[in-house]
Amino acid sequence: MQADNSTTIREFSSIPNIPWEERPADSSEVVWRYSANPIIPRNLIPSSNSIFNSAVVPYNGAFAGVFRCDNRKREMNIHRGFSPDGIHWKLEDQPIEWHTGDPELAKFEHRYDPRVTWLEDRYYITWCNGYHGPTIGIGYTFDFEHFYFIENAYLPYNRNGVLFPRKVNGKYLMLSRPSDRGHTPFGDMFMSHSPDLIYWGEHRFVMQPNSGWQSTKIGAGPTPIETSEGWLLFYHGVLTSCNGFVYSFGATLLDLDQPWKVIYRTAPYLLSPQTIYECVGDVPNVAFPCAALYDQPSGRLAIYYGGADTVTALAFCRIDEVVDFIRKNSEL
Ligand code: BMA
Repeated sequence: MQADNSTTIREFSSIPNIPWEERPADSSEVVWRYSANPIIPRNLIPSSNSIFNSAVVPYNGAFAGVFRCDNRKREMNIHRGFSPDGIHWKLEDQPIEWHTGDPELAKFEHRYDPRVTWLEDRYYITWCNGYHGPTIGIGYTFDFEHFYFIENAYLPYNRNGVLFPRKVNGKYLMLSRPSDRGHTPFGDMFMSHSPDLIYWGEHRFVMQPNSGWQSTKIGAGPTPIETSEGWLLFYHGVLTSCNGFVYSFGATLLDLDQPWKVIYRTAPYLLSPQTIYECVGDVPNVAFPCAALYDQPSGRLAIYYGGADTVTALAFCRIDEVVDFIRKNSEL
């Protein structure tokens, strides 16, 4: 299918300086961890208790991002950051200030788990926004200097709002996971359509928890990536153990023209919390992806994920291998 703005998408998909490390010689993993993880420690900036579940994009030949920083009062907010190589980051100590004409929207409850998506002519940011409970806030920036808050997309309660990087059939698309005010012991993924990124409707069911690592709830991760086999979407899945929730991630391929239709979905996880920085922290046993960089010419992918709600980590894979794995290990 022809992209609405194929030139922009193609240019954006070429990241020759994508962070990268080859799979270790003794590993057969489809997704492997960066050997110097975590790349962002919890105390990178003076105000932070933890920095995790964050999103990055290529920017001006280097990288920029929006980062979930919980501060030392344990308030959740989003900070901007920049990096020459996608690995070593400088983050602003102060949270992003959002321009909005509506004082009602400016009231702060919390902001967390941002995603960032290059769409048409700017970087859109979606996040879990506190407005009488969690919902999905949508904003944008052109330059990572000035940030504009558009609106809340849905009624509360909702989490994990993830935009598609282009219109499909003339409409903007967003994945989300209706939830509750608390720690939500359930959760299916839905997709909504919008003509203008303000009004959202035509809600379609995408998929539900099934078994094992994804038996309690699921939620979209990074911005979906367009491939000839379908939209590649990494998503987190949650298992309820005697010791609480365990967050792993897998991937699915969604139909290119009707992306609420699931073609394949991983039965085994791609990555589950197994290292010390995924198993030990403020919330143990969490690997939570919010961004993936994709260098189309080389097929290399770099996935950014939060470890144990405390630090930010990096993992790598190759698009052909991951697509092949999803197809061969799929249970719908
Ligand atoms: C979810 C979100 C994530 C977090 C996860 C594990 O509900 O709040 O930010 O990583 O729980 O605590």
